[in-house]
Amino acid sequence: MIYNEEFETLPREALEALQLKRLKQVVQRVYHTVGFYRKAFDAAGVQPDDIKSLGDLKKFPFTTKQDLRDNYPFGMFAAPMSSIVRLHASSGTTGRSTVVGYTKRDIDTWSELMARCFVAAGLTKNDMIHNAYGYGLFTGGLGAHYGAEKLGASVIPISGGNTKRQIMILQDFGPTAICCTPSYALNLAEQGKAMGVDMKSLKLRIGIFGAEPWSEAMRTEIEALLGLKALNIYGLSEIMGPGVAMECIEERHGMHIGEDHFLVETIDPATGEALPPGSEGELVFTTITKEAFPLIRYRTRDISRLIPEPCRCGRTHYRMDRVMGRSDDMLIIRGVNVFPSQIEAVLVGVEGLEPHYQIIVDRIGNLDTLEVQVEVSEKLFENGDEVKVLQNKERQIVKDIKDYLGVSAKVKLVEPRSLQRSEGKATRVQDKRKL
Ligand code: DLL
Repeated sequence: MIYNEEFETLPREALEALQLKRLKQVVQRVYHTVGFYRKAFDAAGVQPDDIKSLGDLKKFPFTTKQDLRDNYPFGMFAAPMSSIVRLHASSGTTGRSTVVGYTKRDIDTWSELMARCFVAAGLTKNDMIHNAYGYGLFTGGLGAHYGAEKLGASVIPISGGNTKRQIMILQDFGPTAICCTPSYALNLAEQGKAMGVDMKSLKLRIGIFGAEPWSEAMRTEIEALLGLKALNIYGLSEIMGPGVAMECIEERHGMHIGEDHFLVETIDPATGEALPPGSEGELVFTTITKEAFPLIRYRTRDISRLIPEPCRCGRTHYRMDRVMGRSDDMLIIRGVNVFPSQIEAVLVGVEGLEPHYQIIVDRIGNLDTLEVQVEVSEKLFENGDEVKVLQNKERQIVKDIKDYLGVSAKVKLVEPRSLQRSEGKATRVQDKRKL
């Protein structure tokens, strides 16, 4: 089944004609409504009229996360606040997160795109969807919720956490589909088992998992533990939220990108040079229908690959492969985005530490762990009891990281000069998670 047969199966030529028409409109709009774009286009010597073909987009400058930060909170909005009906923000930071806005029409588009995803996953209005993506500023919960309602399915807005209760509801309500992060799916399986629940005998038949990287091995494991078919969904707040791309149940290989709403390019993350479809590189998205928060050539930092080959499900939109990693160093710890630089900022603010640290990320059981090793300065012990001083310091750093970044970390203070020094670029992060 295809939710919007007309648009999802448009022949390539017609799709590209539609994309071009929409691209011209959005480029005009941002130039005339967003100061940032006017300046950026002028500086690059390009004008909206320069878009004569889709290929001309390459002449336009990229937009980066830093640009969004610089224009925090609403500087990139292309519509007045009076027409904005929803705000979301990227997770993880209590400082300058990325704020995104939606007009009523943007919400309608998003809901339709999410409804398309559910149908691609084989769901209908007869399904009951247990939506365990977090509701709130994170786009996962409400994004999936509106899509499920648009489809006409019955949605359980359970949100994240309170795992025991989730398991009771899974047993009692008997939902047929579940939406959550893949790591939370594993967590649910584990807790269910501990509660003596046979998770495979639940009615769940489809899982729609995303918002963090995961692997085929994890897919196999989740399917075995929960007795369902697991599908991958991709999205990011800046571009819309969940539903930018979704696997189809027929192939379950690569996620179809909503190409009537987004243009996608692959670039070499080091040089910014465009790569031909099919090569591995950083994905760059341009939104061509969004009203409140259009983005031109947004660098996602997500490394993947486009799959231009036709899919047997009948959809003509290109697919993207699993996200293999990120070109920057952003870590996603239990779903929270953490930049090493933010940890550094915390450490630098604590007295008695040296600026030499290591971040070790691992996955123990199904939970991400974050350990920060940092060198203490010799001065720290000037005023007595070494053990006590160290313990207090560790506690303080744990608290600061929790307060500032919203993640729990283990902190280990190590001797001066005990961490490896770099000879070029420092490698601060060891990610031992085997995904
Ligand atoms: O995670 C939106 C979302 C919600 C997607 C629910 C899917 C399901 P952000 O919090 O802005 O938005 O984080 C976006 O998460 O740039 C990727 O690095 C990562 N990501 C999202 N989906 C996947 C996926 C939501 N399927 C960032 N595989 C993105 C790997 C993913 N990484």
